[in-house]
Amino acid sequence: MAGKSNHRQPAAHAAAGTDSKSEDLEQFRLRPDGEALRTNQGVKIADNQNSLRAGVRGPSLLEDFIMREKITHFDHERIPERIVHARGSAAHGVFKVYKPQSDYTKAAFLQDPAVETPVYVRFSTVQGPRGSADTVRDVRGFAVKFYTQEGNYDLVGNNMPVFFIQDAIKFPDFVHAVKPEAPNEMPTGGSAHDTFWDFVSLVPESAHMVLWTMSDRAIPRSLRTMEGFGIHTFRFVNAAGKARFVKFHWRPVLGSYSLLWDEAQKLAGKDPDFHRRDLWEAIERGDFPEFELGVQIVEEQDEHSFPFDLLDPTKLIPEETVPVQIIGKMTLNRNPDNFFAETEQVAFHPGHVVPGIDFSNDPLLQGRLFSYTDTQISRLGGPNFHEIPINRPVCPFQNNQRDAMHRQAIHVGQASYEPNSLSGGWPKETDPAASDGGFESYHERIDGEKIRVRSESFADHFSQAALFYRSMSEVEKAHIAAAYQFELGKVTKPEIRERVVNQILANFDAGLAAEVAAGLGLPAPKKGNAPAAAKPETSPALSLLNRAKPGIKTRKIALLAAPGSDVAAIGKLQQALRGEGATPLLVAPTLAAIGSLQPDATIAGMPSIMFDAIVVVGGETGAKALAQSGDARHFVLEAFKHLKAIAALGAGRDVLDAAHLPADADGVATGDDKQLAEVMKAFVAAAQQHRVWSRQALAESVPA
Ligand code: HDE
Repeated sequence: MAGKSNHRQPAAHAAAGTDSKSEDLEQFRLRPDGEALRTNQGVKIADNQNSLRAGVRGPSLLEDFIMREKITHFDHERIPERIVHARGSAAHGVFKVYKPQSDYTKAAFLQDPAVETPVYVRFSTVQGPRGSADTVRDVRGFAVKFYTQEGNYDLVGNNMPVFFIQDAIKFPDFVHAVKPEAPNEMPTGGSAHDTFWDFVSLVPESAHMVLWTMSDRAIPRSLRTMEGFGIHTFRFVNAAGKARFVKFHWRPVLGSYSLLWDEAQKLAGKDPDFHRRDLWEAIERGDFPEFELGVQIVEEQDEHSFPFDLLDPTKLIPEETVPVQIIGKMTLNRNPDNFFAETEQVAFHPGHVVPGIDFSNDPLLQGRLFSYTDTQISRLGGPNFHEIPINRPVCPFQNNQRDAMHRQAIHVGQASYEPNSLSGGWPKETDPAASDGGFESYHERIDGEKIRVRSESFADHFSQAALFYRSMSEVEKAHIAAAYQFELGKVTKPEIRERVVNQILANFDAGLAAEVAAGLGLPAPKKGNAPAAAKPETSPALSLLNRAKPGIKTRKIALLAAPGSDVAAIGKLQQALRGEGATPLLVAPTLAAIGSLQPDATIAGMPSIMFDAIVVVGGETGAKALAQSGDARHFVLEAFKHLKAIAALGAGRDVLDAAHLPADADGVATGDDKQLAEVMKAFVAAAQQHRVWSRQALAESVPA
């Protein structure tokens, strides 16, 4: 696979069945080593510093084909960004099924546990432009392209299991409302503005999803620890033609965690690439993100056995009703070579399915099936985007489609139609009944009037919002109320705020409505029609606090030190934390060496918001310097207020004292240098919860 390959091979050949996307991409990789600088026509360039001019001080000449080629190309370097999901980060990986799924589906990539299917995964925010910050409050896209031997399969989902609207025809309205406002292109990357809340206050079907976006799910700690959902109900079809409904889930092996709102906002300024960097660095370190694929299966005859419609994308199937079966694992193990070529040009489409996977009549999904090809034509400049390296299937893909913008393949032969006799009838259809058969749509009986009507079974907009809210822990409920207050506090029109409180919130939870109203200075809401609790009354699986996993693997831990800190202790701490799979980084006021050690970062460069937990190192001189440094005191204070696990060794406790932090608070482990092992044990136990929620009241009382 490796090796220098500066010259492109003819494109059509790659179709010949390589099973690795990386191998397939190799023919396109251009490596500069040892190469002469040339024009796009291959002419060697002698002077790349000066344009051609008439005399040393004279005007430039039109004849300068070298400069004109270079600048013309530069002038066209950008392509339109995605209309939604413009900001994204992606990685390569592999997927493996745990055991054959032949009972449910004939999809070949879901049969053999020995087969590794290459994948490319792009995570994204929805609202902001390409250069916007990662940590804004928003839904995250979770799009997976499986390069299977039967063609590309795209599972284009989000990190929340429901959506804002029920019918595709409302999507442009919804997106216009959430995007920055038309007159002034504000705000960037957020929904805290009038048009968004105006729209959702008038569209009650959005209530459930808006509640998800006001929850901690909308401010994930990292892309590596987000759950993913296919949202719509799809179908699995097995070799006998039997179909079942299926909902898809992705479960991060490390568990799921979120940021605090204060952290998310600060990170948006101090490191707008926080999520992108985290994903990239984890893969570079060899901490490969892993996600298990889960399915909820519903028999066709049970379609109408739920208190909601399976075709309604604003509803989820509670896991307590239909358990999630884990069927395989995806491991992201390689960063892209080139952001533009791969992440920007990758083209997902929910209509990219393989035999064994089919659609349902969800009216949102049905609209998406049209939309995605259409958008790629405009974004990628024509209908041949499937030939762009990152989009090419790894199996053959011949047909009689011809020509159009940017065609790469050179089709050989006279016939580009079917049936034909001139090319022996090739390429030919494949019988769906054959073992490696052609795609055959599920035979679903449809009898109906042509009609523009929303089914009555889509009419309940509040029961699942109520279920979600009831299923939250007290901490999460408080965050939700604060998020509504924050967002609605930025809405300038009082009638919009009132409508959200009285016509949306009051209809699913009177307590939340009252709390939000109080924060906005509104009168107590009129009595709504909050639905009675149906079964299940709560769904514990919905609470993020139930999604944490033991251990501190891959967590970023700051070792706060200064010249004069205890170097031997730092070594022991690094060893202990690495032993737990964590990533310790030495942070100091400056980059001046600490004994034999070089700090990894300064406090200014990596404030505590970039870490999961912190340790203040002992050693009299170092601790004294830290205690006297306002930045160091702020570092520990912020970690304390953000409910992070803190350890302070020996004189390191003085830094906590200097910041007026109670050393006996929950999740603060202290001890002298000889107690390092015990302190670390307590620290790891606190850190693995990710936040020390029991410290919250105390943390709020500590002045910032
Ligand atoms: Fe998308 N969506 N969407 N969407 N969507 C796009 O396609 C669209 C919807 C999702 O990383 C666009 O290539 C319509 C639901 C993701 O490249 C566009 C409707 C879900 C991504 C488009 C929806 C999604 C997109 C913009 C309503 C969750 C990013 C650029 C009928 C299941 C994929 C592009 C990537 C991207 C249209 C609703 C997820 C314009 C019309 C529901 C993850 O085609």
